[in-house]
Amino acid sequence: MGRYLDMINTPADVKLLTLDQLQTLAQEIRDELITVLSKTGGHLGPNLGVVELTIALHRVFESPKDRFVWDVSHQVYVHKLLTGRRESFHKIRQSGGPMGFAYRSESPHDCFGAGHAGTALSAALGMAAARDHAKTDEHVVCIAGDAALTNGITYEALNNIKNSTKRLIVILNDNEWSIAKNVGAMSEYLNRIVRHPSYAAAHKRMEHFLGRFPRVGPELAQIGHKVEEAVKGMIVPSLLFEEFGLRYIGPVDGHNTALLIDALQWAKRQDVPVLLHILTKKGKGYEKALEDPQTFHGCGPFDIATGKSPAKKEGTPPNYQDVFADAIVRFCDVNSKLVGITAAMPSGTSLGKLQEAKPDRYFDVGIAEEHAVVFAAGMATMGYRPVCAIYSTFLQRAYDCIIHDVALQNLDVIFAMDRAGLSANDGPTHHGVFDIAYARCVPRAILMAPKDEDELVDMLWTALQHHGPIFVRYPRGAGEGVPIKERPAILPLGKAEVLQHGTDVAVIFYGAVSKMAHETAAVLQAEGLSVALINARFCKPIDRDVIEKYGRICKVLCTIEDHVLMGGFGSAVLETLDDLRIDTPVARVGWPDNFIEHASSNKDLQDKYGLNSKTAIAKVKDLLLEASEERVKPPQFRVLGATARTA
Ligand SMILES: Cc1ncc(C[n+]2csc(CCOP(=O)(O)OP(=O)(O)O)c2C)c(N)n1
Repeated sequence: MGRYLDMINTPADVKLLTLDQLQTLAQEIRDELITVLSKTGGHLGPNLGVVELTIALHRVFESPKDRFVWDVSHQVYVHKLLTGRRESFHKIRQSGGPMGFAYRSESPHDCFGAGHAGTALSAALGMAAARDHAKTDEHVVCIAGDAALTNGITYEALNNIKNSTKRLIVILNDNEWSIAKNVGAMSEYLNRIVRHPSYAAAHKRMEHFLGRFPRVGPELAQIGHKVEEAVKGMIVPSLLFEEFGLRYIGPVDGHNTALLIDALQWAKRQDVPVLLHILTKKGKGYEKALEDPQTFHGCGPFDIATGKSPAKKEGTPPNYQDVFADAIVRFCDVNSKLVGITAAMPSGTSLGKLQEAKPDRYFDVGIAEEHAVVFAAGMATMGYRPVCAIYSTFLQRAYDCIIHDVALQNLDVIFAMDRAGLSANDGPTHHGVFDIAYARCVPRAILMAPKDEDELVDMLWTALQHHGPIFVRYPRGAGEGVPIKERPAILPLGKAEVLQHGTDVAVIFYGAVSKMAHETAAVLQAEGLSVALINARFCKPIDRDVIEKYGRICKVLCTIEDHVLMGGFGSAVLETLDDLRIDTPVARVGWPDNFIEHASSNKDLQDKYGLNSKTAIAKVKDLLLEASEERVKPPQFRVLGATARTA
């Protein structure tokens, strides 16, 4: 017999299955998730944890009329499988395949896109308020993990529920994990509810009650009111959520499909906002993921039998994250005030190494980037030297805190901007391509980007000697394979490194795009041009002397960066040239003014959008040609009142 999963083309098909068949469907979905993600990688643990929940949601509600708003939305794979994306699912997070998050333009069933945590409750509340205003009757269901309750936006929304709507369903998917173990008082509060003696008793009553009835949908529906009574009996008081205007039910076993269906049906009938607290296991159904929820939160391809990822190729350089964390651990020995702060990303940033080596120097503040930055500012006022290790994309959240709390007060905070550049599999929510633009305009900010992992260590060491806000951006993944010096260097602020002199073209690169810049220079040189190669190191202060020198000597400058062109390093070079009244043309290579989609690899996107040496060479040649044509043109006379500049 074929799979039930293959019969599900729309959520309506889920409604045709009996409870037993739904349980078989759950198993088939788990098998599909494990098989596909063992090849593509992805958010395996979170999705294995919401299989029954997603089935129950589609069984009870009418998507897309009813709206499911997923927090972060990394757990929407099951939803994708049930909403017409089964056939392309084997390409999830790959070029041309479905995105790993909810994405409005991908399906009408994805009513709100996300990738950053903490937005679901606000968005759902907005939808509920709009529905009330428009006097329509759809249900709005927010599905948020326990770690969403470490996020500020979620609290802002909680505070606003009573004033915004009379009807909203919030599902709190409590698996006790963020990516790492969840942290903070709210997580302890949820644990207390779960440990409450009345929970076990209520749970037993419910199981016993449901056990007396056959497990088939229509029959369950006939006994609806009795079930409702039983569900109410499950309620363990939670004063906190009640104070926020949410009728609380739970905790409910989030892997018991029958119970979930009943609880959702109950929630659907309420005329007040409700919070359904469900307990799930991250990784449910795959032993290796249950054993190691952190690794399988978001994993690369793996072997199903062993759970292991393919071994790294011999000689693969250490990744930037590990080099960063090792340096911080090392520097802690010589600077007693140095501390590391993460916003729930100890594994992603590798700051977990600091937690292991020096737990008293390590702070995980939850998914709370704004708080992380202001917390760092507070520590800095006490003479501490906080390093905020935050992904470039997540630091966007804390923009005002950077300006208002750190820079304005000139506090000594080091920003380690991880994942600068592309995060191909994740896509537009995770690409770190805006940070130069948003940080460069902040007065007092120093901006640096290393060409390799050794220079990253130099930059961190340099940052430690500096007073005031200082940012270092570096990409995800393996370094360039250079040895790391025993003693890091202190780099002169605002000084570029001229790697080779040249008089026709100057290739100036910012950050870990050094290979591309070297290739560009080599090809141009092979064609007989004299090419300067410059590692910018700093975007702010930018090296005016070097730009002036090469702007005057060379016919064309070429800038290369892993950032959007608008407001990026190339723009900074153009501004500098303009300030100096030099009109040497600049071939700028970077990302266009678009949201860049997800893909199988960064290389796929670089090829598609032309962020490579080929583009750099072509742009340089075009400008050289224009410059030579310019020279043979008759002289232009200056018009009075116009702002034309002489060469
Ligand atoms: C603003 C922001 N910071 C950090 C992250 C990285 N991140 C992705 S999922 C996640 C944990 C989510 O935990 P939870 O909400 O409990 O869902 P679960 O994965 O446990 O189902 C984190 C920290 C993010 N997506 N957004």
